[in-house]
Amino acid sequence: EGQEPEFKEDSPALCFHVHATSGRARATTLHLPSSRKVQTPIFMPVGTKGTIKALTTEEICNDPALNCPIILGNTYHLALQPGTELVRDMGGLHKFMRWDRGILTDSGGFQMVSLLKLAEITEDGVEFENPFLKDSKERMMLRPEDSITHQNNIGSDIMMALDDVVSSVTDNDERFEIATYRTLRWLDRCYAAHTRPKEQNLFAIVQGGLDTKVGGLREKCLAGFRARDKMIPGYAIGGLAGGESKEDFWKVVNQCCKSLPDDKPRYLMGVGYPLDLVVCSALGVDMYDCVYPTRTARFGVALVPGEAPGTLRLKSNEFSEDTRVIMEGCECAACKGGYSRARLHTLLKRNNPLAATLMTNHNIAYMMYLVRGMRKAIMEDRYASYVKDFINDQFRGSA
Ligand code: PRF
Ligand code: ZN
Repeated sequence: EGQEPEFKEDSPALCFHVHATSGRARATTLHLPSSRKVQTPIFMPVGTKGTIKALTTEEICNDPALNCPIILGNTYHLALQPGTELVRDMGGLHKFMRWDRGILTDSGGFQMVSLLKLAEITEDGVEFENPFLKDSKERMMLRPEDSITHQNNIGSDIMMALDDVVSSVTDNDERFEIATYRTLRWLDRCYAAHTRPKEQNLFAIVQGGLDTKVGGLREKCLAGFRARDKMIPGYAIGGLAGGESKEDFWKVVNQCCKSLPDDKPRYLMGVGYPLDLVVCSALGVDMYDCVYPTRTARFGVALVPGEAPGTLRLKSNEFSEDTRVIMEGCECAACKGGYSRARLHTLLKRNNPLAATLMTNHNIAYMMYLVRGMRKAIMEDRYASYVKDFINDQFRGSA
C-alpha cells in the first residue's frame, strides 16, 4: 500500500494499482493528480451543483465517519449555474468548493435521459432548453467539445466523455445502434478536445443497451474501446439502472467487467443500492455513484444493515417512541450525537432542515462503512463469504 505511484506516459494523470483480488472482486488505489488518493471499492456521493445537499465541505472531508475521498459533480448543472467560466476564474471547482480531494464530473450525457423532454440529440451534440431562460426560448448546445471545455474549466480529476444515453427500457433497436456508434465517434471528439490530459483524466463510457449477444452492441462498443485503450485511463459502464430487470443488469455488468482491461478502473454509473454494490463488486466493479443515499435521506429513509429491507422509514409512526439511534456503533453525526429515531421522526415530520443534515450524514457514513467492509474482505480474500453474510443479513426477518 505504501508504494509511490508510477504515472504512465499514456495516462499521466492517473496511476492505478490493484492491491488484492478475491474471486473477481478487486481492492485498488487510484492515484489522482495533486496526490489525491482513492481506495476502491468506492461509493462517490453526488454533489450535483458543487455541494452535497445539506452538508458542508468540512463535514464531508473532516468528519472521520464520512471522510469521502471523491465526490461527483455535474457538468450540465454547473454549466447552467454558476457557469464554468466563473468556476475556472475562481481557480477551478476544487478551490471554489475548498475541496482538496477527488472530483469526478459527469459529462451531461445522462441528462439526455433524465431531462429528455428538454433535449434534442443530433450527431453534432445535445440541444437543451435552458431551464433558467424558459421564456426567452434560448437553447443551449452541448457538443462533445463543449462538454470537455466545461469539464476542463471545472478542473475535475476525472472527466466523463459525452455519451449518447438511451433509456434501457426503450423499445427501439435502431436507436440503440445509432447511440452505440455515436458514443464511439463522440469519444474521439472528446479526446481531440481535451486540453489538459496531464492534469485531468477522461474516462470512456460503455453503451450498447442490454444487447450482450456475441457480435451485439455492448461487444461492438467494448471492441471499439479496446482499439483506443492507449488513450483511455479508465472505463465506465453506462446505460444501466434505468428500470431494466436485475437479470439484464447483472448480465451487462458481468460482460463489461470481463471484457474491460484489468489494469484500468471500472466505474458503474448511477448505481447506489448497497446490495448492488456488494454484488457488482463481486463481478469486478471498482467505483459507484448515485443520488439514492442522499436523496432518500432527505425523504426520511435511513440505510441500515441487518434489518430487512436494509432501510428504516423514519417518518413512519412506528418510530415515534423509538429511543434507539439509527445504527448502534455508527460514528456519524446523528448516531454519535445520540439523536434517537424518535427525535429524527419528529424533525422529519416538521421538515426541519436539521433532519436532512443528520440523515444525509448517516447515509453517507453508512455507504463509506459499507465500502470499507467490502475492501477489507477483498484484502483478506474472503469476499465470497462477505457477500453471503451481507445477503443473509439484509434479508433476515423478511418473509
Ligand atoms: N451515462 C452518463 N451518466 C450516467 C449514466 C450514463 O449512462 C448513468 C446510467 N444510466 C448514470 N449516469 N454520462
Ligand atoms: Zn449513523
